[in-house]
Amino acid sequence: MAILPIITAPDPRLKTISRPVERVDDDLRRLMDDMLETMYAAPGIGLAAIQVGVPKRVLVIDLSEEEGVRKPLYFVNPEIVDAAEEYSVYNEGCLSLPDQYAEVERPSEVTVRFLDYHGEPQEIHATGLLATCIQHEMDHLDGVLFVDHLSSLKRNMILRKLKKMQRLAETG
Ligand code: GNR
Ligand code: NI
Repeated sequence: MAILPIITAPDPRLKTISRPVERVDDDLRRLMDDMLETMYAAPGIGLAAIQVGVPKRVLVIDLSEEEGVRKPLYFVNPEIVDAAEEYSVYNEGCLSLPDQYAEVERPSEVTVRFLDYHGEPQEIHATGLLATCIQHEMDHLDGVLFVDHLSSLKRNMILRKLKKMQRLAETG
C-alpha cells in the first residue's frame, strides 16, 4: 500500500467530473487500498479518488472513532436514490482545502446504491455524519467542493485564506 499526495485547491483537477468504473478488479482494489491508507495518514474520515488525481467514481470512508479499530467503507459508482426532505448542518472540512471549515446544509438522510470492494451491488440508508460524508465525497466525483455550497463571499474568503496559507508555507 502507498500514501498518495492529496491535491489541494485551486488545482483544476478538483473540478473534473469523474468517470464511472467499468470493472471492480485487483487494480481498482489496489487504488482503494491506497486511498484508505492515504486517508488514515492525513488523517481524514473520507476520500474521493480525484483527490489523489484519479478521475474514477470511487470513494472510501471510515467514521470509526475507536483507536485501532478500522471500519472502512468502499463505494464504487455511488448513486443517491433517495434523500430526506429535512436538512442538517455540519461544520465541514476537506483535505483539499486544508484547515478551512464552514457550515454546510445537506439532506439529513440519504439512500445510496453502489458497488462494494468486491464489485457486489449494495444499498444503504445513511444518517448523521455518514450521510453528510457520503454527500461530501459524492460532490467530489462531480467536481464540487463544500465551498461551492456557500455564498460567493464566504467561498472567496476561504479560498483567499487558503492561498495565503499556501504562500506562507512555500516561503517558510
Ligand atoms: O476528513 C474530512 N472530514 C469531514 C468533516 C466534515 C464533513 C466532511 C468531511 S470529509 C473530510 C475528508 C475529505 O476531504 N473528503 O473529501
Ligand atoms: Ni473533501
